[in-house]
Amino acid sequence: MLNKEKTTSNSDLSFVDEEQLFTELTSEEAAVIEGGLTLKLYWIKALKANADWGRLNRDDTYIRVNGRTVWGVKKMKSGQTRSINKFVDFNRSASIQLFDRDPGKDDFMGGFTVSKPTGRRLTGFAWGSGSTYALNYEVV
Ligand SMILES: [Ca+2]
Ligand SMILES: [Ca+2]
Repeated sequence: MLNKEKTTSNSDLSFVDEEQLFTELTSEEAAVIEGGLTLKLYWIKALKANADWGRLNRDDTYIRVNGRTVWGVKKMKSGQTRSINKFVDFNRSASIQLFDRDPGKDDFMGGFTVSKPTGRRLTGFAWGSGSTYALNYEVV
C-alpha cells in the first residue's frame, strides 16, 4: 500500500519536471520537439493577375493552407502587393494553395508545400490559370 502511493507520487513529479523543461525552451525549440511548426505569411504580390476573363478584371484571390482558407477573398490586380500577416500552425507539412473565386468552380492558381523551418523569410511562387503570384513567408 505504501509502495503504491510512493510510485504514484514519483510519476507525478516526473511529469512536472517535463513541463518545466518545456518552459525553458524557446517556442521554436518546443515546436520542433512537439512536431509542430508555424507558417508565417507576410505578403502576397500579384506578378500577373489574369485568372478572370478580360484584361481589366482583377483576381478574387484567396489562400488555403492544408485545405483551410486562411486569407481572402481579396481583389488583386497585376503588380499589386497586399500584406497578409497570418500565422498558421501545422504538423509535418503545409500545402499552400492560391485560388481565384469564381461563380461555380474556382480557378486553382498554384502553390507550394513547406515542411521545415526556413531560418529566414523566403519568397515562394505560385502560378496557374493565367496568374502568377509571389508569396513572402517564413516557417518557424
Ligand atoms: Ca477565374
Ligand atoms: Ca474570379
